[in-house]
Amino acid sequence: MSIKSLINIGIIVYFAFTTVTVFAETVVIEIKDSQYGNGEPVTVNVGTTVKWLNVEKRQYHSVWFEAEGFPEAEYIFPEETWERTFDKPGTYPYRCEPHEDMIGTIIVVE
Ligand SMILES: [Cu+2]
Repeated sequence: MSIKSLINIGIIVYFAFTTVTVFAETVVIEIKDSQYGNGEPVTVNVGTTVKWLNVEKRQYHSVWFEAEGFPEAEYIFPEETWERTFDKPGTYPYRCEPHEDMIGTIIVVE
């Protein structure tokens, strides 16, 4: 194989991984002390997967997109995660099903 084709393969591989990196971003939000992250809305790019990680000692929570009409969310127990990929721009409020005043917002931008 010539050096030129090796370089071409290298460029193709580089762009393949670059594309994957751009479109497969993952953001982790830790749930602790009955709060999502620092309590502020989180802004992500379209295509981002948001992963909620429960770092409580004992308390379970959930991530429920009630306003979108989703059925009740499954519980996330300590050390477990739950994730959702956001493919459309918009504002996505959510709450914890068992704890009514535990709320969060994901803002998805292009
Ligand atoms: Cu909760």
